[in-house]
Amino acid sequence: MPDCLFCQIIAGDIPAEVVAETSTAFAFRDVNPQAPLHVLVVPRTHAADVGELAEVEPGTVPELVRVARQVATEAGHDSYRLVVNTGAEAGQTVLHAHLHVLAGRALAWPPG
Ligand code: DGP
Repeated sequence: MPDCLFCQIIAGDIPAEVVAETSTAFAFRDVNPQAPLHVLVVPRTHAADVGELAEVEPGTVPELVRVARQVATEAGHDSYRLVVNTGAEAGQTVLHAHLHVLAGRALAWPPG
């Protein structure tokens, strides 16, 4: 999707600090980190959100979770939070499916 920010990051057209890559998933640091570790794990295939990804490419959803765990554990974190904002009211601002991986500080519950 030429106008999609995360598609442009995956293509290397917009720079990002890449931390993991597989054939279907891509992980890079969030530009506005909310925790000492804040990584976005995204599918290479464009889908507007994780629910849509589950419909069009279901095998990639567990791969995103696997890569998220790998990123957290390689950074030394047993505890981490995965956040999936879906829709504007839930805080989604980029319409390309992504998991936020947050770790490295105590995280309050419930989230705001
Ligand atoms: P969300 O609000 O759940 O759609 O999360 C989108 C995230 O994307 C947000 O935490 C900030 C991040 N982000 C936005 N633009 C860029 C960018 O150009 N580079 C990187 N690395 N992250 C970005």
